[in-house]
Amino acid sequence: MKTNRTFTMIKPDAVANGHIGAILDHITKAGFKIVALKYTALSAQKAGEFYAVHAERGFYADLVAFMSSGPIVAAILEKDNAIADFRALIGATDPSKAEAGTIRQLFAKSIEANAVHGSDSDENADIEGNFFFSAFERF
Ligand code: DGI
Repeated sequence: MKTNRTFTMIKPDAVANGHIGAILDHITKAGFKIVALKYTALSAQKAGEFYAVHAERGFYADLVAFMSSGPIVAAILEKDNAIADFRALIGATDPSKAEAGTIRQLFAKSIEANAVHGSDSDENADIEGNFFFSAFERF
């Protein structure tokens, strides 16, 4: 199995609800190493760029408003099989469909306010990591 990297955000709902520590604990206990970490916020413009792939979807405007509604935590994580293992750890997009014990089942409120992001491919993990972090901010 290849050691690789994924990108995650703890979204505004989970930050506002005080779940940063619990979610990072889940992530590190599942064997992910944090190689970059940042507490920041997305402007509406930046949120729109990050989710540009969804620009034609009906929920895009709401998604952009939500993702720019408060601070987030961005991180790059490393582990064998990082992309698939992290998607399994966070669970389905809709928390009502997420398996028991997944981060979204435990901490998410709705399909939009769903606590965390996880990259869906190696290519997107690179693009998303580069969106937030310079070479000097990853270890
Ligand atoms: O990769 P995921 O985050 O699991 O899901 P995705 O890439 O299909 O969608 C990105 C985000 O867009 C998702 O985390 C929440 C939001 N979203 C996706 N589908 C819906 C949605 N928001 C609303 N309101 N309704 C949807 O059907």
